[in-house]
Amino acid sequence: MDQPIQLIAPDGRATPESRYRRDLPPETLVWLYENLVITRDLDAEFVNLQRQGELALYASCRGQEAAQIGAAACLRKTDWLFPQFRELGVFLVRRIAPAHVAAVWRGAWHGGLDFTSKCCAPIAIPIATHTLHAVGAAMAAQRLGEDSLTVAFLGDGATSEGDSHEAMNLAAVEKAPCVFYVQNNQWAISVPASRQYAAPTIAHRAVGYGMPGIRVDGNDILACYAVMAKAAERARAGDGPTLIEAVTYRMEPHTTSDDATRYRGAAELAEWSARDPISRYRTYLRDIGVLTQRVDTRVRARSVRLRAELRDAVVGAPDADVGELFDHVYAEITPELSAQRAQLRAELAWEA
Ligand SMILES: Cc1ncc(C[n+]2csc(CCOP(=O)(O)OP(=O)(O)O)c2C)c(N)n1
Repeated sequence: MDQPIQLIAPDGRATPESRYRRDLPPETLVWLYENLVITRDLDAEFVNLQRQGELALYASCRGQEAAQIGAAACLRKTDWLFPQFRELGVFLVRRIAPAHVAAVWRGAWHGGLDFTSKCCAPIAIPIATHTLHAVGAAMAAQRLGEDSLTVAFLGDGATSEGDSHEAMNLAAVEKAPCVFYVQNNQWAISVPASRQYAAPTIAHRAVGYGMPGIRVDGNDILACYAVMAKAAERARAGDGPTLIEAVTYRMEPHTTSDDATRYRGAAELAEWSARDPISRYRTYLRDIGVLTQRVDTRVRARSVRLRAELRDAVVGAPDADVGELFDHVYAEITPELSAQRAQLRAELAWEA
């Protein structure tokens, strides 16, 4: 369990691992590559937009693209996804418009609506609460006799929350079709993985819950795809949940509000840069003759277009009305909330 499943080594060469090998067609291999490149480029654009004051905050997924895209790509579009908040790669695979993701980080309340239309729950800032939602939705699918599953995307930090323990235990007891996909990106804000759990790995905990636990190289897109595909098959067959630990690294600070130089050094970043998920996959695809100059040019052109579209949608978009914060809490606003709304409006008017 300790050694992560790896199909492509950091130098881009195929490993001897045979249990999880899948023969994906070239179109799928290229589609995965396209998603990797576009996710990284749009991620950088989100950071820029935040720096330019267009977004309130942003949590970069740089370094975690393979973990996210590999896992999301092998699922059916009717399988419900329950993201934490860093899952841009998952959103893009689900064809959620980047502008809608931006609306969330800009603070527009309706930002989550486009997510649910794609069978993806809105992001969950209260850490690990969504893991229980994922189990509940999986139990609903089970009772309705559907062969769909749900996936809870969570971080290493989230695995220390009571909610995630309850979720995993309940899922195992109920044999719920739910996959717990932990992106162990080595940090929970400034708390290192070494201070997060005493078990040898996060995957080891699965034994205690009574479900299979698998460690996968989260920077190897094909391994993430294969491991999730196997867990999904198991869930669809009625055999219950799986805990997957994708070992990866958060290359950027926790969010745009964080300064990671205060708690981690350049050597660590350099070490993980050498395991970059995109460069290894590029090398692999080139070596097997799938990545041609033409494909690369097309992918780059699409990426440039999507970046421009994102900027056009976000820059100068109207600010959300703060009143909406209060409008949608209850069907009828309470006197207390009404007073708070009036107070906030008065303060904003005074500052204007
Ligand atoms: C219940 C709760 N406690 C604390 C926080 C503050 N907080 C936001 S992100 C975070 C760390 C999350 O770490 P992890 O689950 O590893 O995910 P990552 O940010 O690394 O993707 C914390 C403690 C929160 N949002 N919700």
